[in-house]
Amino acid sequence: MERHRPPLPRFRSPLRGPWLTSVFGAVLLAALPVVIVTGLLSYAAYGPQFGQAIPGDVGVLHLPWFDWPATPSWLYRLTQGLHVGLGLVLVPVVLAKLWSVAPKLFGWPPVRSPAQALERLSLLLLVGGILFEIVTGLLNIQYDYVFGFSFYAAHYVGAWVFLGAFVAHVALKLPHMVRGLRSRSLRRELRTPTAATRPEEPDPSGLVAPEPAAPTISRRGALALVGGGSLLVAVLTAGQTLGGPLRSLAVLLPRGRNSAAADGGPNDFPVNKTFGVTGIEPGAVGATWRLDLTGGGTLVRFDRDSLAAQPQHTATLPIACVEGWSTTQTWTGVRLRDLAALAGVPEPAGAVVRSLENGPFAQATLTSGQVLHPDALLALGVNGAPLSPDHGHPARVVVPALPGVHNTKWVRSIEFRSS
Ligand SMILES: Nc1nc2c(c(=O)[nH]1)N[C@H]1C(S)=C(S)[C@@H](COP(=O)(O)O)O[C@H]1N2
Ligand SMILES: [Mo]
Repeated sequence: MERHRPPLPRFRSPLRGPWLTSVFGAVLLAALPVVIVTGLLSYAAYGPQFGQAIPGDVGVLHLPWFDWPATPSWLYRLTQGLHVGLGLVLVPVVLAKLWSVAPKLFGWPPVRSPAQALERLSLLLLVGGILFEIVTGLLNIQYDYVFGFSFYAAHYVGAWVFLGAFVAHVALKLPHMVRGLRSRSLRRELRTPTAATRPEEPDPSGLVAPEPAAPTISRRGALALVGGGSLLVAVLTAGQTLGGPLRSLAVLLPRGRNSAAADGGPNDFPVNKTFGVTGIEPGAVGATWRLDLTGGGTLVRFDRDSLAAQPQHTATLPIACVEGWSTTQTWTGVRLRDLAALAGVPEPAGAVVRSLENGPFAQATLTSGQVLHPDALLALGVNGAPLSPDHGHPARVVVPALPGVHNTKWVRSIEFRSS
C-alpha cells in the first residue's frame, strides 16, 4: 500500500506529539463551549418564535425558545461580544491544533477498516465544520448582510454539524487528552530552549514523526507563537465592543469603527447602514413624516412635534450588533409602553415595528417584556441632539439587551398586539 502512496507531505517536525496536541485540545475544550452556547443564545435573542426575517426559518433545527430578557441591558452585548471575540481569538489555536494533527489528516491508506472510516468521516465533519463556521463568521463580519441572510442560516446549520462532531470527538478523545497532558510537565517545557527540544516518545496514535528533523523552535516557542497570535487578534478585536482608544485598533471590524459624522459630535458613533443607501425618499423623513400606532381599534397618528411634546425619557443603552461590535449611547425619546397606552393597548402581548425601509430590515417583532421595559424607547434624540439621518431620524427603536438588528431605524409605524 505504501508503494501507491500519492505524493502527500511527509511530516517531520519534532514538536508534534500527543502532549502538544493535548495542550491545544484542552484550550479548545475549555473555550469552544462558550462560543457554542453564546451562539445558540443569539439565536434565542433574535426571537425565533415570531418567524422574523432574522433569524429566518431553520426548519427542524429550531430550538425551544424563550422570551429573551431586556435586563440587564448589556446582556446581548456580553453574549455576542464573547461569541465573536472569543471565536476570533481561538482561530490561531484551531489552526495550531490542525497543524499538530496534520499527519493523521493525511494518513495513508485513507481507509483501513469500517471503524476507521467512521472516525475519518467524523473528523471531516469536525474539521470541515469548524472551518466553515470560521469562514462564514468572518464573511458575516466583513460584509454584513450584503449577501442577504443566507449566512445566518448557514452558520446556524453548520454549528449543529460541528457540535455533533465535537461531542463525538470529545467523548472518543478525552482519555487520550488526559494521558497526553500527563505525559510531560508544562513547567518543564516552558523552561526548555530549542537546543534541548527532543521529540515526544513514539506513540501508537502516529502524531510523533518517525524521522523527526532537528528542532527549529522549542515547544514553548510554538506555544508563545500561538498565544501571541491570539493576543494580537484580541487586541485588534476588543475595541469594537469595549470602545475607547481600542476602537481605532479594531481593524478586523470594518464598520464597527466607522462613524456617521466624524465630527466628535453627539451623532459621532459607529453606523452600519447610512441613510443614503436605504432608498428611502428624503421627503418621507421630512415635515410630512408621521408615526402610526395601531392595535387598539383606532389608528393613532403623531407627527414629530407632537411626539416630542410627549413625556420624554432618557436612558444609556448599548446597541450590540450580531457582528460583535457595540456602541453605548444616551438616548432620549418616548417610552414604548407609553406609546402602547396611547394606542389603547396598555398591556401589549408584543409589538411589530415597521420601518420606512424595505427588505429584511422592514420590520421587527418585540416581546411584551421588551415593550414594557421602562428604558425601551422610541428614540428621537441621542446625546442631547436630534438623531442624525444615519442613526434613524426622525425616530428609532432602542430596547435594552435587544440584538442590534431589531433596533429599527426610520420607524414608520408600531402595531401593538393584544394577544
Ligand atoms: N431600518 C433599519 N434599521 C436598522 C438597520 C438597518 O439597516 N435598517 N440596521 C440594524 C443593525 S444590523 C444594527 S446593528 C443597528 C445599528 O445599526 P447602524 O450602525 O446601521 O445604526 O440598527 C439596526 N436597525
Ligand atoms: Mo447589526
